[in-house]
Amino acid sequence: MEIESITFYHVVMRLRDVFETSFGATRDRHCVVVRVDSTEGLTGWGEAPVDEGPWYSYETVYTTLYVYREFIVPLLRKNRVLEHPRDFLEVSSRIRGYKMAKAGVEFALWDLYSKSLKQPLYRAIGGVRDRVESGVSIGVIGDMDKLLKLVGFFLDHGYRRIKIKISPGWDVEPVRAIRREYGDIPLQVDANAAYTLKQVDVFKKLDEYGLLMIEQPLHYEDLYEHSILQSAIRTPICLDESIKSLRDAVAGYRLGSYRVINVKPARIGGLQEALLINDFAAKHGIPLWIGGMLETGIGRSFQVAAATLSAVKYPNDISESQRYYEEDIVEPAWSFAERGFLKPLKKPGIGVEVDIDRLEKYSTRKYRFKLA
Ligand code: OSB
Ligand code: MG
Repeated sequence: MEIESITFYHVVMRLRDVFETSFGATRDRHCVVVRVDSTEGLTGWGEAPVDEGPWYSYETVYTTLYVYREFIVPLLRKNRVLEHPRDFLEVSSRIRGYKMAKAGVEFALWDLYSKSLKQPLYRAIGGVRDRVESGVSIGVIGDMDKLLKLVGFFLDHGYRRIKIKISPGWDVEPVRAIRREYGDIPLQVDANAAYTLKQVDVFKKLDEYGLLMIEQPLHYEDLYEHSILQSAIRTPICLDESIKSLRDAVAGYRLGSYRVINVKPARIGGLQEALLINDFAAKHGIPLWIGGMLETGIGRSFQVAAATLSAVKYPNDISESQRYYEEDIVEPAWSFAERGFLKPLKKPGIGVEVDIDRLEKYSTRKYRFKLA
């Protein structure tokens, strides 16, 4: 593949509803869409799911655009010809961190690469299934009636697992209420790092409700304290924020910090690192699932492909496009192929087409760099 040009779009899309987590509320969802054009006339798409501010991660739209302009574009200028998407990791290895920025470009290269092979992306990465399970993530709602109605709505719609966001003061009660109303449904919680070990009692109480897992209860950079908490409760701990690489996955496994990993390919620098974690997980019997960051249809394509990997054993945070957006920027928008399941398309690459008019409509700015 020889890259001719690379284009970055700062995209802002209004969510159908505010999405609230323990780190804040999102109304307008920001990201950077990446377009790579090859000299052979193919186009690859990627998405860096970076937020407006450094809340989930330190990366933001502006740090991403800065890293692209100052460091990644100059490196790509010198290394325009890449045999495989993994070569980009080598090319960008001097840049520490900025995994989401790197992933945006890596994704576009995977799309381009699989299109050049005329293979669907999920085949190009070695996926082992052709449909993936959809779970749904519900924000911190704060109103019990509203929460119960939403859970019922998503169950009726076919979602195969419910995840609710928790935060101190909104944890045991909503779980109790959901169990009372809906019985033994597949249910899990996500704290987004809102607790400390001093609050172990909350987790001991949650331990009584047969949750599939408790996601990222403690500090986003911690592995050690999670190992202490995991030894104090039966419910599996699932790490999200704390796993930024295969290295973290290995260290956390040795420490006993988790029993499940939420793999967000964007958080770990792209699909190549996801493949490495998948191999490690398969070898050690660690169950994985694919997480989300409110992706547009572009980012959602990479989640769907990743969810076909062999070690994925739980429903994923990959909902239909319409759960978050009235209108997606891809055609077709992501929707259930069978009740509760999404299917990767059989066309080359991500399989969906980017609607350029809609992309432009939601873009507040665009930067194009010609490399060849
Ligand atoms: O922690 O999994 C998370 C959304 C934004 C940031 C972090 C998270 C989430 C979600 C939503 O839980 C998952 C989705 O995209 O549906
Ligand atoms: Mg999470």
